[in-house]
This record gives sequence, C-alpha cells and structure tokens, in this order.
Amino acid sequence: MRLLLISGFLGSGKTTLVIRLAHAAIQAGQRVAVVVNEIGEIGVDDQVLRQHELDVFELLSGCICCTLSVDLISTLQKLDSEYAVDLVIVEASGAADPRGMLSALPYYKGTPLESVRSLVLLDPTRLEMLMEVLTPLITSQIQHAHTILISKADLASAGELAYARRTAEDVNPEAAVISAAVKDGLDPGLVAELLPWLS
Ligand SMILES: Nc1nc2c(ncn2[C@@H]2O[C@H](COP(=O)(O)OP(=O)(O)OP(=O)(O)O)[C@@H](O)[C@H]2O)c(=O)[nH]1
Ligand SMILES: [Mg+2]
Repeated sequence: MRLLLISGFLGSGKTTLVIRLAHAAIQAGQRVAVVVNEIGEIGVDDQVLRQHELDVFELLSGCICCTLSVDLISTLQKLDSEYAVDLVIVEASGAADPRGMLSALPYYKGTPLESVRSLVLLDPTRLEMLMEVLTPLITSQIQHAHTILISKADLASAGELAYARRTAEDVNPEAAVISAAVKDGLDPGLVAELLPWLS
C-alpha cells in the first residue's frame, strides 16, 4: 500500500486533484481509496467523490490535527487489513498541517507502506496574502512536502507564479516544485512525479 497525503489551504484545488489522480491510478489498474476528513465543505467533497465512484472512507474526527492523525492510523490499518488497496490518497483539511499526519505514521502497524509522499498545493492567487496572515501554517505545510504544486496556474499572473515559486523554494529547497492548472486535466509529467510507480 502506498500513501499520498495532499494538503493545501482551503480552496487550493485539493479535491480537483484528488479526483484526477485517483482516476489516473484506477485506469492503471490500481485499487484506490480516498480518505477525506469531515471539516467545512467536506460533505460536498464526499458527494463529489462519490459521484466519481470512488470509495470514500470518512475520517470521523474533527479538524484537529492530532485527532485526525489517530483516525488516519486506524483508517490505514482498516484499509490494509480489510481491503486490498494499492494507493491511499488522503485529502487533508485546509487547516491541517501534514506534519501531524506524518508524525503519526510510526504508529501504523499494518503491512509496511511501500511509499509515503506528501504533496502540498499552493494557490498562487492568494499565497502572498496567506503568508501575511497565516505564516506558521503555510510555512509548515510547505516544509512538510516532498512535492509542491502551484495550482491554478491559469488564473495567476506571472508575478504571482514567480512569488509562489520563490516562496516554495525558499521555505523548502529540497521539494520538487511544479505549477499546473489541474482543472483542465492532468499533465502526464505531473502524474509521473506524483505516482511514479504507475509508469
Ligand atoms: N481556474 C482554475 N480553477 C481551479 C483549478 N483547480 C481547482 N479549481 C477550482 O477551485 C475551486 C476549489 O477547488 P477544490 O478542488 O474544491 O479545492 P479544495 O482545496 O479541495 O477546497 P477545500 O476542500 O474546500 O479546502 C473549485 O471551484 C475548483 O473548480 C485550476 O487549476 N484552475
Ligand atoms: Mg476539498
């Protein structure tokens, strides 16, 4: 079982990406579980995901990260023991810091995970404002990503894209930084970066 954690502030494009990635993986013959938590508009998300005929396992906790982590572990154990899942994609709440989920993973006692990847989406049209008012959260999200996706590239100005890239590279020089407009479809290069074992 492989795990892909998707974080990013509210409205940054997580669900849009999750649906497309899940489809790409399903088309490649993988069994995929999508895990969402129950905060904010997640009821809407759940419906959207169900319309796309994906399995949805809701995390029944609130939005607090440590609680989410505990439930993430029991959800992963269930997916491991009861479902032959190849890929688990977790859409974290926009207010969640992936650090909480990553630090809970040692408590997972199922079949060892084949890979754990953390992806963070940055909405370039709002990043500068968010960095001003929510610096610790956004900074920590960026720090705990293997891959940073600058989303909504179609809506952003050249200046906003450059600011997002600079911020991503300054805060986390080790991460791969990609910009894309996921709404219009998934670039094969993006799939190869995020789900490299598919090809
Ligand atoms: N123009 C454009 N819009 C996008 C893109 N990706 C997502 N959106 C739109 O942005 C809005 C938010 O997208 P979601 O995928 O729901 O974002 P989210 O991060 O899951 O949102 P929350 O779960 O509420 O935090 C929706 O109206 C999407 O259609 C993109 O690449 N370009
Ligand atoms: Mg969402």
